[in-house]
Amino acid sequence: MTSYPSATKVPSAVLAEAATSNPANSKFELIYFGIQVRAEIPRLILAHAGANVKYTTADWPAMKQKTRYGSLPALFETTSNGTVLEFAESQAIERYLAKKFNLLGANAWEEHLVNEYVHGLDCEITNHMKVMFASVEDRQKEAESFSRDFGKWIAFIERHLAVNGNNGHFVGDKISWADLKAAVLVRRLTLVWPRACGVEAPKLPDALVKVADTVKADAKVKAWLASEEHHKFDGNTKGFFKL
Ligand SMILES: N[C@@H](CCC(=O)N[C@@H](CS)C(=O)NCC(=O)O)C(=O)O
Repeated sequence: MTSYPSATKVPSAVLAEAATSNPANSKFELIYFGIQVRAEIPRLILAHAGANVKYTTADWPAMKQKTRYGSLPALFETTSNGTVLEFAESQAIERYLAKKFNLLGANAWEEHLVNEYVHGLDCEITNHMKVMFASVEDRQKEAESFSRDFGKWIAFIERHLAVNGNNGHFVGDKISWADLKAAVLVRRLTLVWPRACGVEAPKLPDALVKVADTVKADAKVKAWLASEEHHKFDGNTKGFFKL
């Protein structure tokens, strides 16, 4: 039986201070189901950052009413002075972590570009999820529709990656939130695709694969991807989608 942590109830100014504290001194707990889906990117951000994190598999639906919106993931951060912050909504969790761990580019313009790419990548991830969540009978139609739209979007992305020098990054020359999200999209389109429905996974441009390879070459990400915990989440995900 796992327990749902309690956020510290203190005035907003105290929470604001905790939220801007050094994440190297914080302990994180991410609560989700034993699969990837909406926790994959938060987990990847935490791994890349080398955060002190515990992954808890939810006791569901027992925990449902305790969460902020009746759904998961939920992130908890306990700062060095013991303040416990609670975060909900996967996108907001990712953005908070990206900000905390400096994954939003080097300046306001780069931050905007990271956000632009993240929103586009997120759309593709959501569309891919529609394919995966479709009934087995509907998967072929959904997969064909995904591939058509993906093909149009990726042609624009190729241009933008070329402007950044096809250097394995969406923005500048460092790993950003956009690169991590792209690595997850690439993983899903290569490993989580319903081949049995008769539609080949869309072909990925070299420049996008290079971004994913750059992320995978990061020492902390490499260790995370090789970990037993990651393999367990991956295996459960393939089982969940009957791949
Ligand atoms: N907009 C929310 C959606 C969260 C959501 O739908 N989570 C699902 C799992 S992916 C969930 O908690 N399902 C269990 C339930 O609704 O009882 C987010 O992005 O975090």
